Amino acid sequence: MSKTVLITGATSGFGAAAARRFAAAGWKVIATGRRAERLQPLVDEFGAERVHAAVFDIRDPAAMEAALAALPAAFGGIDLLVNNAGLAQGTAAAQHASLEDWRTMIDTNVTALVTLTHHLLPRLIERRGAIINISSTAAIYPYPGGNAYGGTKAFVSQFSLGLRADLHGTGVRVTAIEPGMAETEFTLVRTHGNQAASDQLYKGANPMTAQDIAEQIFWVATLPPHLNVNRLELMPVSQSFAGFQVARE
Ligand code: NDP
Ligand code: 8X3
Repeated sequence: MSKTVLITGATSGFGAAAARRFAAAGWKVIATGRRAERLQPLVDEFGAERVHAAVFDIRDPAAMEAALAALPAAFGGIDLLVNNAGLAQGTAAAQHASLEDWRTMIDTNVTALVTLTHHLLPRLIERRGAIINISSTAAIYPYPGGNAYGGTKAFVSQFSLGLRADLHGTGVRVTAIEPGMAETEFTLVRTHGNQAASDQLYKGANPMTAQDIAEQIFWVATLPPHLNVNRLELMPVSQSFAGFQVARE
């Protein structure tokens, strides 16, 4: 019998590539996001028995509950939750950053993620399922302008480890995937729609692709059930670390 995965943020980037990867491998996929027109082609390509589109704003708890309640029976038994929907907003230093941007990141990357996880934990435990949380290298390595975004991703990584501890003995696996630079709509969103800035960031950098990350998600999900990857950190070869900064008098 085929397994079912719920992937948040399946309208773009990692989530869209992962939805395709799982559907192509025969999984049933619940694909979520706000942009219905981006989900419909997935349903058209793989069929309504393979892909179910659930359109809602993940920050809206009532809409989330309604979407879960409206799942067709064939998609009700969820084996894998991929908490992928998320965003960065802004690159300004904390003292110049927009509080609204900070709140949007926290509402999306943290509050929505824990809300959906809380809703689905009973089903995941019942099926000895798995959770894959998309964190970031920003969870581990701070950088100027990363402030609240890095904070949300540090939460995601630590929450993942905490879930591991609490789910001990249930058979439920939990992984935090921590990617570095990957070209998706991430920078377009972060810059509030500046395509030139996005192109400039990725130009010549040979960044990771959405497909690269989808392959890692699929790999983690299909490991033998006695194996748990706790954290998986990935970067393009072109990206590495820089030193501490020193402010001189
Ligand atoms: P994209 O911008 O391409 O995709 C983001 C996805 O999140 C979209 O499908 C979007 O759907 C969804 N989303 C955002 N806000 C909401 C919301 N309020 N309600 C529902 N869905 C929402 O970016 P990526 O694929 O790169 O990002 C995916 C994840 O990976 C994010 O958590 C990001 O932080 C993380 N990440 C990205 C890296 C990168 O370099 N690209 C590196 C490390 C981590 P829609 O707008 O249609 O609602
Ligand atoms: C995205 C990676 O380095 O832009 O999470 O913060 S980075």
